[in-house]
Amino acid sequence: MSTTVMRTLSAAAALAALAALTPVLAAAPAYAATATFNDAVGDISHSADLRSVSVNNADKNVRIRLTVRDLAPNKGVGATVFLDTDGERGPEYAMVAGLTGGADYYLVRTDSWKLGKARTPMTCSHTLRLDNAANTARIRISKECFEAVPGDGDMRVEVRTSGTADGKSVVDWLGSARTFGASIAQD
Ligand SMILES: [Ca+2]
Ligand SMILES: [Ca+2]
Ligand SMILES: [Ca+2]
Repeated sequence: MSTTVMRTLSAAAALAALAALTPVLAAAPAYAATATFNDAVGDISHSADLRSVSVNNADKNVRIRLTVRDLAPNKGVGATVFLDTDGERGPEYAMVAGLTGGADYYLVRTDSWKLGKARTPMTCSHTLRLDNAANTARIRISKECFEAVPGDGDMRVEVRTSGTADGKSVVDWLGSARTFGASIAQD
C-alpha cells in the first residue's frame, strides 16, 4: 500500500471516529429544554410496558410524550405523569390518563405519590392525544396550571404506566419507582 493511500485511510478513520463521537457529545447535557428518558424494554410483560418519555419544557406549555409497547384501543393501558415544579421532594401535580379508546384524563394537585384521596380535577388548559399506530400518548399542560414557585420554571417528571393482566394490576415506573428524572430547564 502506498503512503498516499495509507494517509487517506487514516484521515477517513479519524473522520469516522469524530462522527461516532459527535452524537455522544450532543446528547451529553442532561439539563436542557427537551429531554428524553428511556425505560427498560420488557420489565413488565404487558402492553403498558413503558419505553420512553420525552419532555419539552417550554415557556407556555410542558409537553410530555410517552411511548409504550402497544397502545391498541383494547389494551387497557393507563398512565400517571407526576410533575415536580418546586425542585423539592415529591410531586405537586399529576395527570392521570386512560390511554384507551375514549382516553379519559384529568389533572390534579397532589402532595404525595398516592392519589387515593378524592381530588378535584383542575380546569386549566391541558390535553391528551393518542397515536395508536405509533404507540404514543402526547400530553400538553399549560404552565398556567402551575402556581408560581421560586426558580425559573425547571421541571422534573416521573411516569407510571399501568394495566391489568390475569385480574392483577401491573405497573411500570420510568426508572426507579417514585424517583424523578433529571431536572429539565425551561426554554
Ligand atoms: Ca418498561
Ligand atoms: Ca416537589
Ligand atoms: Ca420501568
